[in-house]
Amino acid sequence: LVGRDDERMGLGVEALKRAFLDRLVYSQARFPEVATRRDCFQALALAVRDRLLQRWVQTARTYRDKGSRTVCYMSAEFLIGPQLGNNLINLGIFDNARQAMAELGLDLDMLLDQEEEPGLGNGGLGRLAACYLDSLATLEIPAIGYGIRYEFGIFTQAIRDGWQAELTDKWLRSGSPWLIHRPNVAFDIKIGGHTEHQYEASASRRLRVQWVPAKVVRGTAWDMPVLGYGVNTPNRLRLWSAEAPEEFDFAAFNAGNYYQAVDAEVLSETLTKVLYPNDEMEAGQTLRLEQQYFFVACSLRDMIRLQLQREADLSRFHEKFVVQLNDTHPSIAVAELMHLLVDDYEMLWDEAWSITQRTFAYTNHTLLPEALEKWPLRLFQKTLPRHYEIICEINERFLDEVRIRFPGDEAVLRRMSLIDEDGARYIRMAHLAVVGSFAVNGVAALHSELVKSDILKDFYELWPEKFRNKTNGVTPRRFVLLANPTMSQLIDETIGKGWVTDMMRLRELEPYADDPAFREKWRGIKRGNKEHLVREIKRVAHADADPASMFDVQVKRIHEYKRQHLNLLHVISLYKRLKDNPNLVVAPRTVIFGGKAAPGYRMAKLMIRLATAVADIVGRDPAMHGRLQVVFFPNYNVKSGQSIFPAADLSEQISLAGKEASGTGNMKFQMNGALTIGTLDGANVEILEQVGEENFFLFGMNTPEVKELRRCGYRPRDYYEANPHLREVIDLIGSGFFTRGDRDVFRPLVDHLLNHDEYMLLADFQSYIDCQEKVSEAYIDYERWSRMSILNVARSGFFSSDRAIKEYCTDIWRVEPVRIELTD
Ligand code: 26R
Repeated sequence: LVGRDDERMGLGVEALKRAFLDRLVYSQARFPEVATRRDCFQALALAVRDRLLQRWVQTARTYRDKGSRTVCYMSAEFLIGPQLGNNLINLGIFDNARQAMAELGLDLDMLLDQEEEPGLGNGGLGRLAACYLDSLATLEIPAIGYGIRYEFGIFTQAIRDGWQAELTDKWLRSGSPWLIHRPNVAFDIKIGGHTEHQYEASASRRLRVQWVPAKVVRGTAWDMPVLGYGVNTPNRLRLWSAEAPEEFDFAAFNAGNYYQAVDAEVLSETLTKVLYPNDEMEAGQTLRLEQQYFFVACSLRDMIRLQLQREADLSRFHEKFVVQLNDTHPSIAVAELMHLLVDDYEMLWDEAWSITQRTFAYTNHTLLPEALEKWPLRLFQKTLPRHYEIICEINERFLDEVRIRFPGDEAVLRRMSLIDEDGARYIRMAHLAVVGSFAVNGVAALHSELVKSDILKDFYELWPEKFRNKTNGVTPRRFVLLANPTMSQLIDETIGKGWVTDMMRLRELEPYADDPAFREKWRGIKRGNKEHLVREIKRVAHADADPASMFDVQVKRIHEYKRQHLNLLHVISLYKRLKDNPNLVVAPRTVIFGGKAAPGYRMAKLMIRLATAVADIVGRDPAMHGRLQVVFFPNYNVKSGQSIFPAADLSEQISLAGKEASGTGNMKFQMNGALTIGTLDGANVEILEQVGEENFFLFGMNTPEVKELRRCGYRPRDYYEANPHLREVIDLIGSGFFTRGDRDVFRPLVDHLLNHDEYMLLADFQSYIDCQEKVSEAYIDYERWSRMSILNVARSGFFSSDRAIKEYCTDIWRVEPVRIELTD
């Protein structure tokens, strides 16, 4: 297979042309003269897919023959982004494909642009899962990603009259060339109903539990190949889709009622219809619990099926599989594996529990109490009656252990119980995940410390050996090679190739920070990337941005704790100062915002409205021309991120200390040469440590200071009253200045800041303004800025997801690479 240059496998320009034309005819049924852009995209994507599948089959065979230990990354979200460009990069044929298309009169960028983005995630957590799949494949680790094939991904954001509007994301409208349906990989999953307990008639008199469901939903597998960079390993991303079970009930259930049967069919399919766009827990959402259970139940059955193909029983299940739980969303897997082992495979409880505890590891991604999953007991019991019983049993046994460790301490029992009994009763999914796992990790050094000292303190005291840190990372293939080809080429020319899989080698760039000619080239590249973003801004936001200005960027989900409104307070402060003093010497800035607000999150939507209102007023003011501009970039997603990160000068990472678990955008900015203005929060702490404080703009309170201020009783109004400039800025928002005299629009926001200010914007305000002034000074000294920018990239290697995945492999998963050879 290796050297073949035919239309299924060849990687050369001629083979790619032939493959494309072949696919155009035999898959799209088009001849070139009438093919649409969409047809051409499909044809190229399918040609690329052929190259993946050949490697895939080989990989699957190798894993089976070797019986390799496999990592199963379970996640309700995989925010994978567009696949074509990334697959071309990882196959090493990006340039060949460009040439092949050009020779056929087609522009590769236009074709890449045709791809609908699979937005199967909300933000950080889902994108992290996608970066980890890239690294797992690149490092040749046998792995499966298990998730949900949502028919509608995260909503498309439009801006109407300055407000966010949500449009459904029909990403599967014309199908996806990357998804391969496997209707024969199917499982029937029970939901609801009740359980029946009976002693067996046989001599053993074992207690048997029967779960009689209210409904059954069939899950079928859709596979996406995930190719590693420069290797022959495509791993499997297996997404489950819900359907009605075969011949649903025409006879048995509601005899003869055709319409009711069709209704049931439609209802089954709603299970995987839509991704929940919230990053806060809302307790009443039965469908969300059903989604979680559904995909976990399918995935575990799939793993068990594979294990029983290899071995006679399940006693060594945990030796062949390790399951990483991406937050608590899949943590019902702990109870489900117990259910399968005990009820279906008739294993004794203790053996089943030992296997379960040696199978799972849990990653926590948030410290915010409102994002910790808990399910109302009643709802849970109604949806998963058998799992409720199993969780009660796990809890009884667990609390016995706690009693031995902390004799007579009733309070600790109440705090650690899997069931929250204070007031309305809930199941605490994080507790289930910790009890059922052999390892628990946070996603940045600070975050992992706070996991131990705050949210899971009691568990840390009970089982200190379970707790680890795994600082997040991002893939440099998508976010550097693909997104920033010009910078990548300069790095190739300077330190040679190979850095993209060995990012610590970027350190070799450090000496060039002192080379004026290199800095000049560096600035030219950034300028080119900014010009590209300027065109995008024109296209989607209908605004003219000045590429000579500093691109000051904050893109991420809109959330009060991330403090986009603190950024806006700075913008308004700068606006005011420029109005009062037209001769003020400051760096010209374009402040760019992007991000989605959860549809039900009023304050976040108001923050977007404030951004668009300020953008509007500043944009209309001729005095601001060439000095200050604000842009709200609509529908920030993976694809637009790839244009935004390479064009950024300044990365805004300004969450209140102790609130952002890690952040990963911060790393993507750094890898593309943006400097960070940030608090000591999440992975910012480690970015600062890597780049040195002279190359980072640090401001604000640290976590202990935040805690102390809160303990003493934080009064935001005191800051407002003591700081005349802050008062001016807040009053301007309240005055209706940005809303044509309407004083009502931002009243909730202003009131909230003055009276509550949970995220302490007012306490950090002055420090932030002062720090932004330093940023401005540094930017004007463009030799100094370039130096800092180069050093930021040179010291970004630690944040490669390859480093993170290697740590997971040695410290948690205990898995080894498996080399895939391509042979006939
Ligand atoms: C419970 C449910 C409604 C829900 C809560 C929270 C659904 C989704 C979320 C999103 C959270 C877990 C998330 O994305 N967290 C982010 O994870 C990133 C990857 O680790 C971190 O970088 C980031 O700091 C964190 O906010």
